[in-house]
Amino acid sequence: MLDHCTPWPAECAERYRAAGHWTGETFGALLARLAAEHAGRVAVVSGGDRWTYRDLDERASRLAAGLHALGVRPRDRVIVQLPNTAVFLETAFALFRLGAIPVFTLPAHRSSEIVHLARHSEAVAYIVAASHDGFDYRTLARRVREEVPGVRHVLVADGDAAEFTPFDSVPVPVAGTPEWPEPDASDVALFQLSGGTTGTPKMIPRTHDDYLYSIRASAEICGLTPETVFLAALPVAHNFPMSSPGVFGVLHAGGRVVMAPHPAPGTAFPLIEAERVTLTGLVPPLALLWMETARTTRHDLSSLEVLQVGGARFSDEAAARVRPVLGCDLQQVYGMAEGLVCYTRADEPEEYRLTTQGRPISADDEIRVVDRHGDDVPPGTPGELLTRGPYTIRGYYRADEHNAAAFTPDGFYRTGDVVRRTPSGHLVVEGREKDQINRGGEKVAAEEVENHLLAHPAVRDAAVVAVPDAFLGERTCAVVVPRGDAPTAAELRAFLRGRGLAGYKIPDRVEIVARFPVTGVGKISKRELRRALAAGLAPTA
Ligand code: OOB
Repeated sequence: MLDHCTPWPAECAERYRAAGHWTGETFGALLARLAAEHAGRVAVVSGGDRWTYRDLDERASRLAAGLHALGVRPRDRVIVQLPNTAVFLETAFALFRLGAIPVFTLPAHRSSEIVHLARHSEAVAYIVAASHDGFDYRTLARRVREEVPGVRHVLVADGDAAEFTPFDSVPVPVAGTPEWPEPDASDVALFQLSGGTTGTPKMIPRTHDDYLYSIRASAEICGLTPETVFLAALPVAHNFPMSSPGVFGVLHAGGRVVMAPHPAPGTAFPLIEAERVTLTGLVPPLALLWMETARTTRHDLSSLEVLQVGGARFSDEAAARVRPVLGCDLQQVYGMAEGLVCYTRADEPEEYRLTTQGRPISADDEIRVVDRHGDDVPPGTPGELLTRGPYTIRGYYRADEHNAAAFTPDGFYRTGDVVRRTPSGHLVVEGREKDQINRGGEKVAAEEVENHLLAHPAVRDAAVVAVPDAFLGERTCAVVVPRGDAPTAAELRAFLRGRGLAGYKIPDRVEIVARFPVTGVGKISKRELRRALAAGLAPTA
């Protein structure tokens, strides 16, 4: 396995192989097999493009060889920041084939995140779109290349590449066998990013074996077939639309992926009608927006069979409205980029589908619900969820110190989620212990934003907490103790943007206080802060 990654203990790996979970197939081999089985069928629809499985396979091979000719080697890390396009899949499979390891970042990430990830991963290349959503990624790429000279290549997937390498000019290799060894399925295939609780985003190494198991099993649980038409509405770099079952699960089943450049109804509804989409996945705020818009839409959404909702808690009331309003079934998905994914199943009683967040993919997913001392709570009592299993990582990449706290000595991942387990084995997400804000599915690590705020000369101390919000579930509030004249909210936001922080991490609300409420030992009491804020009062403690 790649250095600085924690492998599963040998006896677990053996058990997962013997159970047939880990098959030894790589992503590169999978695409070749799919291209043989479904050659002329359309794999991906994106803008004006309709690529068959054969097209995707050929393009991925060509790009893999081209990247190799540029000097990208197996196990080299490559930062990928692409919107939902067919090129995303071409790039992902090219890197898989080459055995180079994509670090999947969100289009919303900016220099603060990308520079850190490029450094931390020692990336040799950065692959971007020229622009998306009014943002020019070439400007960002310039900054990344300046600050991280190890990034030797910037590849621009479309448009005018200026000083960078456009995809079109990646050398076309002569026909023949590739000059690199076939990657090993037990090795790292890709990096996902953690929602995080610390100052810097953590990298999650996923192997071919473990990721493909979760994808294959997800496709089966979700009943995918070659007739499935999946609308990729959320950014596909995220674990949910990528693998639960997401674009990879749909390709695995021989179905069709329709790439939506934006998840808003104005973009998504016409695509559902035109492509007869059967399945899609959303975070709760988007599901609410879709339901609102669907009441008056002139678009025909009748092809939609299942709407998946996950990433944050979907209220029971909203869950009950999905079928009456959208005319399709709801599937709740509770997962994490670190591994574990839970689904409600189509054949289960409605009660479970509307009021729980599902049950794990695998019989080999081990679940513990524990109290503050790490002891198992009685059935039905809320506690922190700990988990380990055949597709849950045993450690973040290059993060020894953090790993010691984030995993138990016997390898359980501490999710930081407070759940309750029903007698049927379903999980209900009741809350969270980790210092993170879940802004409608977008995760914000409080400490990361606090560190940026502390760099402002007029900030003596800062605490970032969640405040409840009817639409997003939670919004972020930065509570600041000033040094001298208090900065304005606008100043602080501009300051954070200037530091290259992703837009969704910029605090929605800023409160200035003289001092923080503290706990018995003198630490900032975020519990007290949240209480005061929820009551609508600035905590003047
Ligand atoms: C998904 O992955 P991440 O890594 O962005 O976030 C994981 C965290 C969980 O630990 C939990 O706090 C929260 O997001 N979460 C939910 C939830 N699904 C995720 N909280 C309540 N209800 C749900 N249904 O968000 C993710 C990854 C794969 C599939 C689906 C979601």
